[in-house]
Amino acid sequence: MLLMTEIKTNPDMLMKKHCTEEVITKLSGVITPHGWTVEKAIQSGIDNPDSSIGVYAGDPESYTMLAPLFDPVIREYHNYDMSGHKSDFSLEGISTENLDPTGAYVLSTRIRVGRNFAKYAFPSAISSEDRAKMESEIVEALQKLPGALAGDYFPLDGMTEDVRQQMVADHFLFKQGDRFLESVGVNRDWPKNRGIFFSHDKKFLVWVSEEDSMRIISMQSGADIAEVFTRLATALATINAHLNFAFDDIRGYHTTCPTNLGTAMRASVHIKIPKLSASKNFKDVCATLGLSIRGVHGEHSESSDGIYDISNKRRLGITEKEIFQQLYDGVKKLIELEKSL
Ligand code: ADP
Ligand code: DAR
Repeated sequence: MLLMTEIKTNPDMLMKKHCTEEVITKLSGVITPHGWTVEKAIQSGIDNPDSSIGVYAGDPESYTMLAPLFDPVIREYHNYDMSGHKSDFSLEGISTENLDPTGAYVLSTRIRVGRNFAKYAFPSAISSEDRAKMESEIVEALQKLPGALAGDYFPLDGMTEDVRQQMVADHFLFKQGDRFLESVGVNRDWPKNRGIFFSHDKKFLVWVSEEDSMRIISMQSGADIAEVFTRLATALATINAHLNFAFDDIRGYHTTCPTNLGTAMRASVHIKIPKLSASKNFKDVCATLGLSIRGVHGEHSESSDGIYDISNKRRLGITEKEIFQQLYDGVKKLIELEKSL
């Protein structure tokens, strides 16, 4: 547990930059249908001065009713002009063959999207009653998944600690929200009505009521990014027929954190690049390729043995197809560079 004295203030926190006195005055008294306010939206950044963003939404209406706070954060983080977001899951006309069939570099591939409901608050603001109703609706919809996507739901409430710890260690299951999410209320009533669904082949997963109401995940060992992508697209086609997600033509799919808006997609590989990652220009190379670097246990974790979680940075104002292309081209380049060193 970090002591407050150990937490360094981030002078570039977007909330600090954009939550001006004028914005506070303009939004004073504004309350969304699920009770979200500007004060609640910025609480995480106040409690955690090392935040990079520092703001979270409480419901779909937060993004319009509190737009004077959210829009400038969205414009800057996503480098986006609010001109419109389109979704496209087709892989027509682009290269999709496996870049590393022998598995010399890419250990595993994971592609996830976040989804929240048009009718419910996000995990930051949802009531315990609605969280229970939402869990039932999600489980009912997941039972309609066909073929290889079929699987079972495992509630966290009542799950033995050793099973839970093993699932987290296997990069399967989520942990209780970090201090940033704690501040914004995501951990209320933990672990009630949280859980994980996974297909019998363990390549398709759904997290229920983590940072978003659903994290819909396709993952497998190796570098067949197209197979992982197609599995996710197929699952979403079924799920979308039964559940109505929060979406608008400017911000795309609505998420608790504005960094995930748009596609809400993070497409990642665990890639072993010990030589490239040790070079001084590793971060610049990834930045130029539009790629983010995380550790092997995800956000705020460390790498090990030269293995990194490499994924797309952009999620909004870009299509799912373009994200696939960006990761595909990025992985190809990283492997070429590692081979050249
Ligand atoms: P999210 O991707 O949902 O934003 P995290 O970055 O915290 O959340 O990652 C969640 C979990 O998924 C972590 O255990 C992380 O190690 C795992 N993970 C992410 N990418 C991959 C991957 N390509 N292969 C295997 N596990 C992965
Ligand atoms: N740590 C928070 C959120 C950053 C984005 N990551 C999410 N949403 N998991 C911050 O503002 O730094």
